[in-house]
Amino acid sequence: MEDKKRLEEFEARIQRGEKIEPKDWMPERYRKQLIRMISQHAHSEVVGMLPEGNWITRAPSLRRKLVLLAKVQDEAGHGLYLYSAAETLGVDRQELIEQLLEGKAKYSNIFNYPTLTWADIGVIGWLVDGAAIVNQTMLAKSSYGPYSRAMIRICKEENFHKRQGYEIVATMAKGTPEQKKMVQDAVNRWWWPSLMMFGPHDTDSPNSGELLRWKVKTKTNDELRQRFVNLTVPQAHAVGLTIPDPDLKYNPETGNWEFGEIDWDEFWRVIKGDGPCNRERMRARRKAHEEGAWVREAAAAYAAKHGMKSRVA
Ligand code: FAQ
Repeated sequence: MEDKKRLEEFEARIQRGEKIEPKDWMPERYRKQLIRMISQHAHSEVVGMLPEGNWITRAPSLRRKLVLLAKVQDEAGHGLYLYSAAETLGVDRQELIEQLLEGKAKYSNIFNYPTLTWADIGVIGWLVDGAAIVNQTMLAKSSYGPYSRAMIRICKEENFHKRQGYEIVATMAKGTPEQKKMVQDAVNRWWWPSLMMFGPHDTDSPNSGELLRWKVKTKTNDELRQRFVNLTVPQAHAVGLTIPDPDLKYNPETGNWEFGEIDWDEFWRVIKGDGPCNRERMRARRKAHEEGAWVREAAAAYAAKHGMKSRVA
């Protein structure tokens, strides 16, 4: 009875648009859903450093190198805010990281694809950060206070990321024929995986019902995907690039760019661990974790000496 009343009060608070804070009562399912989602998000930010990190040493100018370094460093920061947000739900960061390193945790499908040329760096900023902004602007209104507040800062930084990506894309698109070819090829490879970032169709999304009811998400996977397509197609056309979808067409009645069918077999294969780079990404993360052991030990020793809780994982 007690729990039923608490649940009703909790749901009424959500309906009134109040934020739920860490010490407030919440149903176990709400806590579990948030830990799942926030930890997957944190892992995505950290694994997401790898494809772009691959190009830091080969950036074509000092300016591009500085910008890329700052971007990759921002992604590390996003991972840290998100692990902290997950910890407010009573889970240990180390435990979450172990789940990732043991291959038990999910992270975004998109980071399992290779970055073959410099144009990929532009296209990731434009499409991948662009998709992340559409998704995370919605999450900034999420009912869980620490997650929604983390999203506000993250979205501001992602906006810079998107602009630097689009600037690279626009520069290459008006460059030599080879550069234009290179950037079109990158768009062809990243377009469909970027659409997959929004998750399965609403009809195949087991978590959406609960997340929408509790306003963790305020828009569905398909709504956000459509918003991303509507924003992005004109940006491609503005710089003379084509979207690799023969079924793409504008519907003047709905104002939507309608698009072709996504290869969901590829999506499920990639998120279950069998994408082009899953193994390589996990190898790189494990190596970085092992090589960082001395930093964690030093931080833990410092924290113990000064009576602080170590927050390094
Ligand atoms: N990749 O029931 P749903 C970034 C899984 S950050 C992998 O629809 P939900 C910044 C899902 O977990 C990118 N797995 O799930 C950056 C579930 O499996 P589970 C990350 C996916 O939660 C840029 C199953 O499929 N952003 O890019 C994906 O309602 C550049 C069924 O799906 C976030 O994590 C996927 N794309 O909706 C960084 C945002 N989609 O857990 C570096 C927060 C679905 O039941 C460089 N997350 N799955 O075993 C969300 O908004 C949601 O969790 C969705 C999925 C929309 C991703």
